[in-house]
Parts: sequence; C-alpha cells; structure tokens
Amino acid sequence: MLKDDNGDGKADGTVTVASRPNLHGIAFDGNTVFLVTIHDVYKADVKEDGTFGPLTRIINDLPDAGQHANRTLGIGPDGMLYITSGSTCNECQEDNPENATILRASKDSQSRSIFASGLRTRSASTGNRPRLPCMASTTASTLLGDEVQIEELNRIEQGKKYGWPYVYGMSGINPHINPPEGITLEQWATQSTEPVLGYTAHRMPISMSEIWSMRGTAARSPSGTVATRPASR
Ligand SMILES: [Ca+2]
Repeated sequence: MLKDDNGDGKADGTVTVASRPNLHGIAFDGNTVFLVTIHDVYKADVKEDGTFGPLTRIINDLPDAGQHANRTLGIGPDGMLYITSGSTCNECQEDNPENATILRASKDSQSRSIFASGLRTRSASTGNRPRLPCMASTTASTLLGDEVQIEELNRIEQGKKYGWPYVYGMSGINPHINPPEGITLEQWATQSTEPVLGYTAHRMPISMSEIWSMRGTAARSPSGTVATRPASR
C-alpha cells in the first residue's frame, strides 16, 4: 500500500499489507479484498487505514502454472470471482482442463467452473468489476514467431473457446500441434471464437480500460485503451 499522508500527490512510503509467494492478482469487493497466487485464493477484511486483516484461504487447488504464473482475478457484476489460469506452455495439450481458461468461482468457494477456454494467458481485462461479457487480451505463442500471428483482444463470453493451442488469431491453423483424436484442426477453428481485434505480437498488455461515451440521448458505445510492454515470453 502506498500512502500519501501530506497530500502532495506523491507516495511517502509503502506498507506491506499481504505477502505470499507468487501473489499477483488483487480485487476489492467493498470492505473485502481477494488475492490470488498460483494455487490459492485468499480473502481478507480491509481495515479503515487500508491495511488488511488476517488472510483466509478459500481456494487451494488452482492448477499448476508452468510458464504463466501470474494469476489475475476480478469480481463480476454477478458477484462471482473470475480467475485467470494461464497455460503451462507455449503450445501443448494441457493435462488439467482448467489451464488456459478463465474460471468462475463463488466467493464462498463452494462452486467453480470453466467460464471460457482456449486462452493461452489472459494478462489484462476490463476492470475489477467487468461487465459480462468482458474484454480480455491474451498473448501469442513464442513458437509462432513475430510475423504470422497477432496478440488478441477477445470478447469473453461464457462457454466459448478462443482457439489456443491449435488455432490462433483470425482462425489461423497452428502447424505444430493437432487436436485430440477425432477432432480436426478445421473443426477446432470452427468451434473457436475469433478475437475482435489483433495487434503486434508479443506486446504484453499490462492494463486495459473501457471508456463509455454518450452519443445523443440514447446511444452509447464503448471504446478502449490497452497499455502494453514487450512480453517476456
Ligand atoms: Ca506525499
């Protein structure tokens, strides 16, 4: 936590409010905070001074992370937790079906399901309280190089597949890997949802915001901004 006691707009110091190995994602829900590590989701009360009460672990069995250890989470308008679970690899058939997905879990951890799949690693989405469907950006496979593929901005909807690892970008066929027996690459592509936008490969999106503008009295349309940095791959 950064504090600005003298109100000059600059942080006067930092206070450690929680510490766990590989802690990455954070989401506030009123006076409660949710935190996610590779395998665990914690919740804690947020005190008046901004520090956290004791952490309570509510989930302890998220899948192994492998190549993508930075989990993120958010609270949906339905009050559910949305947790990203990246792939363990560049391109492979995952042993755990929860890898390369966005998971939807209740805040009491009594239920959990795969909300959307085929997402190599989701690194940014529209806000802590995303509308549904939300927008999420995913990063491209290193093995497909810099030229033939794109980073993807995907419109995430429940139950949809987004291609990885067999299909990339706008229904591009990955020549390196085949789907499970009985499904062709073309069938996988047909079953997958294309991104709404692509941009330069290997730009790691670090944040994304949705901007609503009023046009006339009734129409409004969203636009967005994505901040990126070169991906570590
Ligand atoms: Ca200050």
